[in-house]
Amino acid sequence: MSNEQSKNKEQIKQAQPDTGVKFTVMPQEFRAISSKVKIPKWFIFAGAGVGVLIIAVVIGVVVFSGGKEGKIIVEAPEEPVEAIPETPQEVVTTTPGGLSTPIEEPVKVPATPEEPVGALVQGTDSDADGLTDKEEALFQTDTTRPDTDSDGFLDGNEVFNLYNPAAVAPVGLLESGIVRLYRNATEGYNIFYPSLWSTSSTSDTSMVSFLSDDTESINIKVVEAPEAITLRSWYISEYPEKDINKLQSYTNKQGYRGLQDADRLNTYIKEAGKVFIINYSLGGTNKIWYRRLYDMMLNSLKIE
Ligand SMILES: [Ca+2]
Ligand SMILES: [Ca+2]
Repeated sequence: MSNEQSKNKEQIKQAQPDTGVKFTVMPQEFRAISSKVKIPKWFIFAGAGVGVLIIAVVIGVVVFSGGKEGKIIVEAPEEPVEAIPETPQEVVTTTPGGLSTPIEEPVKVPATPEEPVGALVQGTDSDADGLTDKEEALFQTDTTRPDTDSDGFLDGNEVFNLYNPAAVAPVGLLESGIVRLYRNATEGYNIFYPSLWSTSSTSDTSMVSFLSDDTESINIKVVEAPEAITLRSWYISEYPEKDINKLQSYTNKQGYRGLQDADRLNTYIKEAGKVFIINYSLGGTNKIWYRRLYDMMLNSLKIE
C-alpha cells in the first residue's frame, strides 16, 4: 500500500465518528491460562515406618480478564505475542452497513490518479480521494472529505464504479441525476456524461464531444474497420508513428476489451466492423482535471 493510500484510509477513519459506519477495535480478552495443578507427593521414610506424609500442593488459579476497550492485557505469555495494532483494521474494502448492493471491486481502483505522464500535471485533489477539486464540483461532493457520504468508500472509488459518492444509499450516478445518458442510435452505443456538461456532434454523429466549462473535453469518434482484423492490427496501420509496445490492455466495467495509449488519453474498443475511439482532450493545456471522470465515462460505455 502506498503512503498516499494509507493517508486516504487514515482520512476516512478520521471521518467516521459522525457516521453509521463503525470502525471498531474488536474487544480482546485474554483469559490467562488457568492452571490447576495438583501435585501429591509421597515421602516414605522407610526406617521409621511411622506413617506416610502426604503433601498436596495446589497452585491457585489466576485469572486475568480483558481490560478497558482497546487495551490488551497479556500476563506472562509463554511466547512473545506480536504487537497488536490499536488502530482499526482497514475497512475500506468491506461492505458498508446498509448497502444491499456492494460496490464491485472497490479496492482495484487506485485511490489517487496516476503520476503525471511526461509534462502532464494532475489537477489539485485537496482531500486525496481520487477526485480533483473540479470533479468534486461535478459530482457534488465535499472537497475536504474523501468519503463524502461516509459509507466507507472513497469518493473517487464510487465515481469509478458508477455510484453516487454524495448519497448514503447505494444510488447510481445515473438515477441520482448527476450524469445523463447519451445514446447514439446511429453508431450504436450509449455512455454517461456529467449533467453539467454540454454536448456537440457532427451531423452524422460519428464524432461526439462532451464539453466542460473550461478547455477540456471528452470525445468519441467511431470509425469503420474491417471485421477480420484485430484492434491491434488496426492500430498499427492507423498510427504507424506510435510505439505499439506502449499500448496497454483495457477492459471497462461492462466487459468491453480494448487498448489504451500509455498516457491514458485515448482508449480504443473494437466491436464488429467499428472502432470506438474515446479521447480525453486537454484543450491545449497540460493539466489533467478530469481523469476519474474519463474513467467513469469509459466504464459506463455500452455498445449495442
Ligand atoms: Ca478530492
Ligand atoms: Ca463514499
